[in-house]
Amino acid sequence: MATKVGVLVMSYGTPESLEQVESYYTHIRRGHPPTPEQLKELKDRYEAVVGGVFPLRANTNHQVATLQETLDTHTKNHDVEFHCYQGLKHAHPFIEDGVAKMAEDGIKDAIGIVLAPHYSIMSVGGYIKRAEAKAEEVGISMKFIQSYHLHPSLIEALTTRVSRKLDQFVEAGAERDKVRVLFSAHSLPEKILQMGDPYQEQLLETSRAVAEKAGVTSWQFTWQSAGRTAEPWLGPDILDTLRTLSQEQVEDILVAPVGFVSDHLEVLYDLDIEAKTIAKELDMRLERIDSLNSDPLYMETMSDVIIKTWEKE
Ligand code: FEC
Repeated sequence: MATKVGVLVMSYGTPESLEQVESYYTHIRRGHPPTPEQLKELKDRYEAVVGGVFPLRANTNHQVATLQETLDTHTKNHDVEFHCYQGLKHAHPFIEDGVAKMAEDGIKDAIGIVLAPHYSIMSVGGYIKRAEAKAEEVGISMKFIQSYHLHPSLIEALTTRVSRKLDQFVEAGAERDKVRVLFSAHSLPEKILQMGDPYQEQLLETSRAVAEKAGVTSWQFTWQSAGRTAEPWLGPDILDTLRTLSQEQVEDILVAPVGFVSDHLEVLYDLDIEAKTIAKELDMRLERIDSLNSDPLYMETMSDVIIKTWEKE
């Protein structure tokens, strides 16, 4: 009989309705409720994007279902059967709920993976810590995938997206080499640099690998979506980068948010609405590569690292 192995697929999580935004935001703020102004500002962002629909939930559901299918295809006739469970950082079903469900189903061994390719103690590290604690409590032995930012299938999926959009710039009359490619990711507090955190370096490694494969020479890395707190966050922020590039007479921008894998607020609002508005004011053309969502190459990436992690003693 095949061994049943749980796969805890962890993701940021999103509210299910505008009414849930307050409790979601309070959870992100570690139990401190937002001020009425902060709450209104966040609700306005969700409404601007989706009019009350939260795409991240449907996208995560679809990613988990597609990953399950991909794992099934690769493990047909194997002595192992993978069973995917969802665990969200800031919404239901929480990371702890996913681990508890595995235990209820009689799972004894599991692997944890996050729908984010780059490791930081403040992002992926946080997911792992919570899953580890719950797994210990319910007696599941878990292994974790910390990052997969240079997996060849991931790099191929991102490269195809960059090349496709650059072709569209050329069709619209731009010179390929004059389009500035901005690789981006969620900013984190600057203090991670003193902690020797690999996040920035891993993001640069992904950016370099994609730029090289797509034959892009005109590129740079920039941060986005920094939190609204008093401490310094990693910069430059994309909005400042756009202003600087405008002064350098750059007219065409392609944003590749390699730190994210799905369509959600940070992409659909921070890039598609906020950054695009600034670009328009500066008389620049700004486009974004399509999100990975359930791209088969992304599913292959995760399936491959999960199987290899399981096989590794
Ligand atoms: O579409 C959605 O409903 C959810 C979109 C969403 C994703 C996401 C991913 C990351 N975050 C990361 C770090 C931080 C840190 C803080 C923080 C705050 C917020 C707030 C919202 C929010 N994040 Fe997020 N993040 C998403 C949404 N994030 C909303 C609260 C309002 C605001 O500041 O904009 C600051 C709070 C704290 O200290 O915890 C830090 C990182 C990622 C990418 C990796 C991952 O997906 O886990 C890093 C998606």
